[in-house]
Amino acid sequence: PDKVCGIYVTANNRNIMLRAQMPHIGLREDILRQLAYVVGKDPEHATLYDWRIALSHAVRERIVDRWFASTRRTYEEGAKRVYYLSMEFLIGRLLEDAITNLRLDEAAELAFRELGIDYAAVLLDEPDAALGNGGLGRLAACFLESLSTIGCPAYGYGIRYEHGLFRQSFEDGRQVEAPETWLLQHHVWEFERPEAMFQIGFGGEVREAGARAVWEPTEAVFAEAYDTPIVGWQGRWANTLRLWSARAVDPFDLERFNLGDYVAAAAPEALARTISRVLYPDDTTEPGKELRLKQEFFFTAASLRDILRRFDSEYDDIRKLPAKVAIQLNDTHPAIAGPELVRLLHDERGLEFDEAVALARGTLSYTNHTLLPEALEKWSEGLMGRLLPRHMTLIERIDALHARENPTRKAAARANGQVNMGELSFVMAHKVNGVSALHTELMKATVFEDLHQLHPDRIVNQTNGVTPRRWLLSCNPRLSALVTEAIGEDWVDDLEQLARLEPRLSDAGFVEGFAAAKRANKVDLSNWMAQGHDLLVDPEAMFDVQIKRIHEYKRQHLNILEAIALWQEIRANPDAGWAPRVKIFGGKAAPGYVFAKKIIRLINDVARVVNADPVTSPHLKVVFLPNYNVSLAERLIPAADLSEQISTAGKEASGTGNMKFALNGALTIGTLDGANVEIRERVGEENFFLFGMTADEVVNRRDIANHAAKAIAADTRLELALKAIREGAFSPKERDRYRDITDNLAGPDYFLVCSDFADYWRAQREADAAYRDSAAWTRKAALNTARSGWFSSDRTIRGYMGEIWNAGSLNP
Ligand code: AZC
Repeated sequence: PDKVCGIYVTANNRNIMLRAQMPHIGLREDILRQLAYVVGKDPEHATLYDWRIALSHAVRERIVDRWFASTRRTYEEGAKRVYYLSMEFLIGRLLEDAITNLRLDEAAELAFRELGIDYAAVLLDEPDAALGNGGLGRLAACFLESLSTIGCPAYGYGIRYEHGLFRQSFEDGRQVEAPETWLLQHHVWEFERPEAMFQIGFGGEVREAGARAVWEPTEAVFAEAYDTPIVGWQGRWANTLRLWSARAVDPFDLERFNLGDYVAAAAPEALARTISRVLYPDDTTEPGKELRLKQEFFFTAASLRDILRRFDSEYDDIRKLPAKVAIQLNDTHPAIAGPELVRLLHDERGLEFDEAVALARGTLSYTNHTLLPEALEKWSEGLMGRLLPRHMTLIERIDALHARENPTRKAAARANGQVNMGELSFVMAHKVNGVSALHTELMKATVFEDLHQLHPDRIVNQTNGVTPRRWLLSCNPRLSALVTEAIGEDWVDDLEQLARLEPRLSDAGFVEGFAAAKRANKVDLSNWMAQGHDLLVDPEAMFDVQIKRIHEYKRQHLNILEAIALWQEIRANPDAGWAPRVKIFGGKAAPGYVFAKKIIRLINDVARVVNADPVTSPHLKVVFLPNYNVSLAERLIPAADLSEQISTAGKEASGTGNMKFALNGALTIGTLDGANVEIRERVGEENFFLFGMTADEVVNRRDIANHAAKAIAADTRLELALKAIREGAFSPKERDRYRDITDNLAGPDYFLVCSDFADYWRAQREADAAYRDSAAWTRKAALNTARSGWFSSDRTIRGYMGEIWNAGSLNP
């Protein structure tokens, strides 16, 4: 018999073998077979949805073959496994990603052409899996894809939220939130694993039993696993994303039901399911406590038990744990893993406490994603003690042990009636990392200053990256075709190859092709905006894009103030030869973040007034696209000329959108914040519009009395823009609608919008001037692409593998 991917195949399953080697073989037949026998439709009656499900199943079969082979190899090699624990995986659509990585694009397109079905529409029919809020969740998704591309044996562990991030629409300019319902449609990609079920407890008592303790929870739910295979580039490897769903231990109260109390009868099930019901729609502020802590413990505890079960199936010496298992904590959300792992090793397996801590620390590592104080998790001792009584004691003992080991230490995880999860994560991890060079240095100097003094080797930097498969190859087919034509296709999993484009910049044909690809992407986007959103924009104009969560530190209000000032200046002087611009915004505000929601409304109000102004509208348009998500990003980024990365320096840990834009040939206007610093170093300062204060200057400026008032007094444009808002130019029926914004900006202005305004204006006019010279602009844009190769998440993952996980690749 032949051997394929480690599977011996006989003649009667030869088709499986063929499929493994040449996934395009028989695709059309498989789609039709799936349509009939899985979807239950014939081609005459199939809807777009039916076709998508059929295609997805046909693609999924092809992944499963690789998936089994990958798992088998991992066992055969006794390889170390990486476990990425994350509350969020913002994976977006999966079908096109899988098709790209299996290289099925042409076969699928051909199959649907033959079937007379609109293939593009089939792909677009898939809802986004929005199991994340923003950067942190999207990074986790890029990491999963890179881990599979590299062939590093890995699992992602998270929560299977019934409702992902809310759907956003605008009513009268205001954000309106509606529940997201991705699971209402059949989710093709997952496999339910009823056999992988763990009971997770909460509350109750701790009973001392000799040196150990026994925790007897009073409340319990089941965690049930759902597995999604994640296939890497060229289908060489596939890892697993395992998401936990909550269900009741006693699902149904028959006695109550028979008494006719149907609501009460169903209550236990409803209550249990609440745990995996919704993703917290909150990016950086502290959310509704108890349920959130339950979610965190629920998925962390289930994941640890699953990890130990797998470990036990292969090894009988628990002391091998750090050699065979690496667990990455994505932010502090799974930080309870520290005490829980100690509990499993000490209470349940009988290891000495100190040894349990040492083993846990050798296994765990922690990534910090933000320095914003309101986003650093702290739990009240009261709540944690009630929900997780044993863990409270263990945290105290972890603190005591750490104090014994480090007599000079100042802080502790348990202090002032609270548990500081950052502190706990640091103490329980062998490595702690930041996500950009600047952020990592600020971690050492600020939040973790004391701990860094005690453990100077623990903090390391791993600058974020993005997967080039989704963020160039698949979202920007025109540019990727051009790149492949110029340098071959090795760049797809070796992104630094893009540097080889640089010599091609002297080739007029290549530069022409680059400009043509961008232009065509912009035409596509304008057509889409015209059809779907009734917005007419000129594709010749500069597309200036700011897409990300709405937050004061990200300063969408700085951007809209500049738009107002520009509008006023154009009105005053319409014939000054303005470089036409379309300012595009996208992003959601946390439902409880009133100020951010005000910013959204202001942008929409400004858009209405500015776009209706016949004097300025040939030169300036403002657009806020609703319901920003991964799929919208894939549409916008390839069409962008200018990327807005304008956070207050020191506040954006890294950013990853900034990398996607540069890779797709947009120029950045930005501050020296997060990974902007490293992007600018690599693409060249002449190809980046820098403005604003540095992180140090920001800190000093805040100490100057009336800094905002002084900045306003010194800048007539800023003063006039604020005045227009205050006088109701954009809200004539409600003049003080934006009083909180204007008062804040003229007063405390913590994020220094006013102080950075003048320099931002200057940089924007520099961008205008640069855009007018279209040949020079294209060159700068192409240099951004050619020099962005370092920002691949493959590079980031290799950094984690080498410096944090000590894990290897099994890719053939
Ligand atoms: C984000 C950071 O804000 C962003 O700068 C970074 O690029 C991203 O993580 C990935 O590292 N943080 C979050 O999304 N959320 C929290 C709670 O930090």
